[in-house]
Amino acid sequence: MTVNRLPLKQLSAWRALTEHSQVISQTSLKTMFGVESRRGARFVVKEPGIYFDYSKNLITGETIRLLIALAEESGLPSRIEAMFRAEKINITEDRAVLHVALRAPREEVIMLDGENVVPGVHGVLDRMADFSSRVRSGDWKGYTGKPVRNIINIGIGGSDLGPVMAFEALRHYSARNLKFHFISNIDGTDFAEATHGLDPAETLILVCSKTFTTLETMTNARTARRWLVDALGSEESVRNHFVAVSTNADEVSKFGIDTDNMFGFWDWVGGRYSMDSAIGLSTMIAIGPQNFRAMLDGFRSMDEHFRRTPFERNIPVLMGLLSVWYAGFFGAETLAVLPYDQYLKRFPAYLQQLTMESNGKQTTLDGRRVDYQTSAVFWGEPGTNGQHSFYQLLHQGTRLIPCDFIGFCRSLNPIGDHHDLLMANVFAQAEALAFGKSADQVREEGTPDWLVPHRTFEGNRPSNTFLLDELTPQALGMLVAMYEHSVFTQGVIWQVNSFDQWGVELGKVLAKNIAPELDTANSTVLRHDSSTNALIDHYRSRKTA
Ligand code: G6Q
Repeated sequence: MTVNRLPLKQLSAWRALTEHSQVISQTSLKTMFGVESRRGARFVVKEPGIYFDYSKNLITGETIRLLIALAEESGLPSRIEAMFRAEKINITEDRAVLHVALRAPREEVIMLDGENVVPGVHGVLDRMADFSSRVRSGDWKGYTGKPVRNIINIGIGGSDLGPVMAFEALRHYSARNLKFHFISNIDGTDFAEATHGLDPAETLILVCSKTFTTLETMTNARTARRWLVDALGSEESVRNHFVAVSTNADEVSKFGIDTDNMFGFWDWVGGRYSMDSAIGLSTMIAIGPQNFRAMLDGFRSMDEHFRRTPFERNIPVLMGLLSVWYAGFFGAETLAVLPYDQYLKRFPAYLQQLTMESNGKQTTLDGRRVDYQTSAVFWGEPGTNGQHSFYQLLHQGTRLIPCDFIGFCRSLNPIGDHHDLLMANVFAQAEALAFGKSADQVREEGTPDWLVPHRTFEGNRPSNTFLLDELTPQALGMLVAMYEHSVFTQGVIWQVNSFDQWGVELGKVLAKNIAPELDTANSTVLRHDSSTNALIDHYRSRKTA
């Protein structure tokens, strides 16, 4: 399938933005806030439970007008509809992109290839709810009759990062009598440490893999199976201790897991968009079906907002357009995401996959090489820890790094004045980045001349601030969907397919070829480049030393 559209740089809005960016480069946030006293209230979107302040960006009303014109000219409105209407917009894999169906209410109808997919979604959710309740209540018993105390999620990439992030984010709501562990890496250390001290008789293993063929997951799953069967002395025990989450019933059966113990999903759910599908089974066991449904409601409210709100007040659209603005016209290479909430400690890692695997692309939908930057490198750490580490570079380094600050108005653990102090830091950091501290100010404080340049902050560093009421399951759903749709917006403007990931294939194939060559008994002549040959040789000579 080919898609014909004008290359991005030939769009009139892009050309207008190129010129306009020169104007913006001549001004500063300090000046813009100085001339417009209401700026901090103007560039704000308020939606139930979320306050989005994007006033500290290098923009004027004209910038937003032009960026929205770019979105229109890029066909964003029709692309959004195409996704929600189940068109096969993932053209390189000929698939619909329907993670929005995972949070559709029961009565909704979403037709794909002549079938309404919504009843299937709710069928799986109901089975998950039933199963989770049985595990949580102790009703589900292990092979020896003991209730489950440990849950191990085995999966990688989209089948791990979402579950880990959601578990950490919603730990406050989790059943504290259950312990959750996540194994993803093929490094045996991950398995060894996760299972250290666990009693297999009290352990439930969720093997999460869309394909059920992924090397890391299947290797870990086989090891787990051996660990269990060796301890309990019977193959029969697998039935009580293994559950699969997959789209591939054949492979699940071949592995030896009864498909009665399988929770399905569909090829129209991308791995990195799957934390609210059955891949979220560990989340549901942790927080319970009711909280899981509240999380889905949060996703849904952001879906509706994205689909129905005019772009001027559309949070994911504005976020996505701002990312395009900085990557395209200010040479921004990275974006820092800085959650001021300890529960969101894995949120940056989760977003790394969501954003970079989706939009880290160089080929347009119609097969051309792009001549502009696509996805920024996403990274970050929770505040305030990051402040004592890399914020130096954010404030005084040579690069422009837009920041997303995320904070909550109420703490789930209100202890003394911790929360006010935490939030004071959110506001202070965004303020310091935007307005800095001039050389004159520094001098007036009595700083000797030679030290003045070191203590000066240029400011003019852009950021978004997201203030949510409280870290509830619903708020988490809203937050994740907000980034999902921001990624979608960026992908449309950059004209890339945000839903494939061909870039991860080559390394996998090469590793498969190399693995047998690492066997010291293998004497075949190595036919790689001279560096790879030498590395393999050295490894082989040392591995048993
Ligand atoms: C996500 C990617 C990738 C995938 C993992 C695991 O969008 O496709 O991260 O989730 O490779 O794949 P399986 O779930 O098939 O094991």
